[in-house]
Amino acid sequence: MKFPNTPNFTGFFAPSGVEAEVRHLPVLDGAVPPELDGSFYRVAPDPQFPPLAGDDIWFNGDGMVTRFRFKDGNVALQQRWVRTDKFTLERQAGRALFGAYRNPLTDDDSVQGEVRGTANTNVLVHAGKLFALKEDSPPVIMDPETLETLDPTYDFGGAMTSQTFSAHPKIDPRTGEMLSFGYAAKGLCTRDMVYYTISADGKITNEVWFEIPYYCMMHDFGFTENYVVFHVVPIVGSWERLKAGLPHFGFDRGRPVHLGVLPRNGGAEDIRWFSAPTCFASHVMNAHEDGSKVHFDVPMAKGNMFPFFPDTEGAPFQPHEAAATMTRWTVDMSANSDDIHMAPLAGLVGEFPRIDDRFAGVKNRYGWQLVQDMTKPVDLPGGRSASGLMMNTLGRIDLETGETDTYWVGSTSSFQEPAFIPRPGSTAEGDGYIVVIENRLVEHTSRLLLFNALHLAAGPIATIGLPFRIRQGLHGNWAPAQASVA
Ligand code: V55
Ligand code: FE
Repeated sequence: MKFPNTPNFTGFFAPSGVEAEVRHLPVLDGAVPPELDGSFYRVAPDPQFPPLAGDDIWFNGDGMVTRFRFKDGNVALQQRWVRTDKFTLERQAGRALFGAYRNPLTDDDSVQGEVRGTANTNVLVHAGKLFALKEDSPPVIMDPETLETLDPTYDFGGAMTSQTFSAHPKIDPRTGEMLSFGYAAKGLCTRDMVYYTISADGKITNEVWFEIPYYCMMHDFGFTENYVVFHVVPIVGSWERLKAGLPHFGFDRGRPVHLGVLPRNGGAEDIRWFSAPTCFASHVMNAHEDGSKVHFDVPMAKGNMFPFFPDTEGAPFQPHEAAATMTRWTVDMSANSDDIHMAPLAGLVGEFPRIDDRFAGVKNRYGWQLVQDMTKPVDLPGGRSASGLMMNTLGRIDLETGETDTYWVGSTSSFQEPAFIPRPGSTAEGDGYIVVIENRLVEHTSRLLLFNALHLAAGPIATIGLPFRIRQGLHGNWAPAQASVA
């Protein structure tokens, strides 16, 4: 099997292909709190076959799910590819059949019309099911215990009629509902969006169809007690681009950003749109209400953060404009103005924001994120990380005091996205742990680190050795043991 000799496929970023079960991982330092009983699920793109074209972007690899099972102070690991329709068809053929990211015009004739999803972006448990997600396709359902793929194109018993389902659904901790949406919901590059409410027992109870101002990557969203909030940012795409063989998305600095605010119990006629000058924002830390105001907190950059989705007018990628800092977007539902007010929340440069999910949808005090600390040395032969950014620091911001708490992982490592684990029995915000994978970029290995969530600077309380390299991933979530029992 010969993968391309390009940065996306070599060195630390070489495909892995390891499916594994390791019952006892070595604790190299510290100790795993014995009361932790649950699983940290996460997913990474990991191409099964060399791409049809000469190279491919990291976003297009086949989803490989890792489960870290915590119990009685032991951590066990399982890792399995998601058996998407794409994965199964290509395995039968013994080669790649699907071409470029979100471009079916580049696919083999034998797979025209097939679901192209890779399930490589997020994994979470809801209503006893493990959802593996890619925003261009329906959810894939896996067994939370065995990681066996149970349904490669789940449609909630026929209730989901959209072609797509977001990779960033949210769980409202007060109702147990899963809130989600689909974009390009009636077909590739369409402006059709659907919003879904899914009950705690996994049934679609509400759906609202509407159109966004222009077709773009709708990667994430926010919710509050009464609203769902959708940001429209000009990472745009079109059939013209696909026909021309361009990347699906490009960044169009000529377009404004919009914020759509939809009442959770409302209809399409109730959505209100706000606007602001162009900028870049992808992941959402949290949203909350304060009287008639809706606050929406995002890492925000001046310009494009995705060099692989280049400027639509050909402007060169500007790394300093890709530096994102946590910013609060505020709209007032009682005002006549359609403006979005934007104000900085913290100075750390980075992405992958997380919260104590017990505070999703309400005002949170703490945020955790990956940080790119440019003042620290980097000592790598290639000098890069998978995203092109060197996420060398784990950070916590305190929105009450403005203080930050950071941990630098060293000159030869980087971090993957963290997740918050509540301390069993606790209710106070931040009372718990942060779990995070460390990429050891010189020796091509990985470690799992556990921090006291409120004392990052003190360093990890447990360092867990992993017997092989874990690929750079996207997102993951903690599920307490009882949550995965259907
Ligand atoms: C992202 C990741 C994706 C994707 C769209 O912003 C957006 C992250 C791993 O795939 O398809
Ligand atoms: Fe994401």
